[in-house]
Amino acid sequence: MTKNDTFLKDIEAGLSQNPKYISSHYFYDKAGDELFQQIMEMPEYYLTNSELEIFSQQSEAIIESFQINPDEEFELIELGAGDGKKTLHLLKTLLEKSYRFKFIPVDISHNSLAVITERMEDLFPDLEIDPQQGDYFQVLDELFTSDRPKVILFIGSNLGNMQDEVARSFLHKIADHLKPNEKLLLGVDQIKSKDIVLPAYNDAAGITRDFNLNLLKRINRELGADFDLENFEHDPEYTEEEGIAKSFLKSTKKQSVYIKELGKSFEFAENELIHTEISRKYNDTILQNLIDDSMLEITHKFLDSKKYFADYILTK
Ligand code: AVJ
Repeated sequence: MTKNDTFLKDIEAGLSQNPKYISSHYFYDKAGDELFQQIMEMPEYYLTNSELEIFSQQSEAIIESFQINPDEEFELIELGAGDGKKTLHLLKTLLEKSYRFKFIPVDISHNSLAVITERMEDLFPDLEIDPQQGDYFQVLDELFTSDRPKVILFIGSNLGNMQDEVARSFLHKIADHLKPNEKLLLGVDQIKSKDIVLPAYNDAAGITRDFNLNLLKRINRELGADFDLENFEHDPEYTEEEGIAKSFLKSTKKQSVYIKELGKSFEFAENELIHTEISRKYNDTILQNLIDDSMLEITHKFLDSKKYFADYILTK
């Protein structure tokens, strides 16, 4: 099956179910990547700055928590490498302290891997870097062929897009690969009040709105659909009790949308929702629950000054 067949199949299944659903996985085409970069620049999107503060101010303590012998060569594997803005602080401190390590960024996008590799090579000519292209669920097996000790980075609250059961099996899968005393550095957003979280998913400039609606644009372009973007609204919600931000696209009127590649129409009632994303927030109890019986243990926790975001060290 080609990539587009999978997309078509997922859209058909998702729009046929009740409530309608499209995976947030499909946000990230070229336009979506660019919109997400812009979201990270929005004043309301506190996640990036909070985690950046942790990395820029506490990288020495983070490295100590790795408990790596400086004479021994190790591998720092980053799952979903992104733009490297936070990671560079860690790399800088490791190099200053003369640690011997190989940096292995893993990303599904050839383009972001090329960008991050070039950026890191420019910044750190002495850095040993070995980029790996692939879906990190899949490349995991291939990454664990060497005997060198490993530290896995999974930051940026990327875990938050997974349903708890998916997150649990992902964390358990990582745990299965790690040897005793190896680490996972997990960066996740913390549960906090609605007045802070909701604006992060509904910025005043409308970038997150465009990011969500870009899904429909993508379906129009790639699958020959006729979604009228004027007739759908970005509709996010969040409650502190649940701790999960959810994004929806709301049909503002009764309408029918035709998808040429399927030769089929889909009906929308007025105010009907398409669920497009969850962004889960965590606390120690929720995280502990996900890693129960995985052999991982929370051994350290690094917070920003506002306590909005946490980078946990999970040790096997
Ligand atoms: C990239 C998954 C961390 O859920 O906060 C940002 C994606 N969606 N605004 C998040 C996103 C809407 C983001 N993550």
